[in-house]
Amino acid sequence: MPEVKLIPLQHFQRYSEAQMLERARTFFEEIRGRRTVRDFSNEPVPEQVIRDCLAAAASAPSGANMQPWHFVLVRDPAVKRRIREAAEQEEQEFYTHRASPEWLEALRPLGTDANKAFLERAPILIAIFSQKYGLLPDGRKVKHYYPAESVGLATGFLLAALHHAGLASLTHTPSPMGFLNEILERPRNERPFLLLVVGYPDQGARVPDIQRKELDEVLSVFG
Ligand code: IYR
Repeated sequence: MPEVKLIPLQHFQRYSEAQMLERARTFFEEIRGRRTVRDFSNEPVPEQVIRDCLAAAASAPSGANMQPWHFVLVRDPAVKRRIREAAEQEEQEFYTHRASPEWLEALRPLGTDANKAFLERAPILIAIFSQKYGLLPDGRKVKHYYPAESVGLATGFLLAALHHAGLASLTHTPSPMGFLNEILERPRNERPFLLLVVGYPDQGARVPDIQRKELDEVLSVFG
């Protein structure tokens, strides 16, 4: 083992097998109920809840512990409007020119189109940026490792935390998303990873009638 300072493991909780079964099942039942929502209420959400969910996201593991992420919390209606306008412009191109017929066919069950009213109506947008490299105060670059995987992990933590706290979310990926750097004043080493829309579902919110694959379809076991 290389010389490195190690400290005792903290916070790991060992449970009885019965407790583990109960906890695993309870978590599954809760997380399986998460659905991507597109009909948002404009009701505000408690800021501290969002902050705690973001802190949970930022606790995710990452390549060489570089934590190659940055989150921008947007509540300002004027900024939300600019984001909506820019996103709708890209989406218009996507739905009329850029997307292949095969892609549009795959999206059909979701019923999505270029209208992104939720970007203004939902109380919160969270733009998630991935950093290819970090920047030290003196301007030197620090290489990051596995940024896409790392930011994906943090985003998964965030989606689970928001759902657990009682908030709905939508993982939105206008493409290309470069306009987010400009509007949100993020530096060149950061690439937009995902635009998360967060709030309460609108009254009577509806979602596409789609199913997840059964576990047996996505799992194979050796031994
Ligand atoms: N970005 C577009 C299209 C879109 C693409 C995928 I892949 C989706 O899972 C959903 C939508 C949009 O947001 O409408």
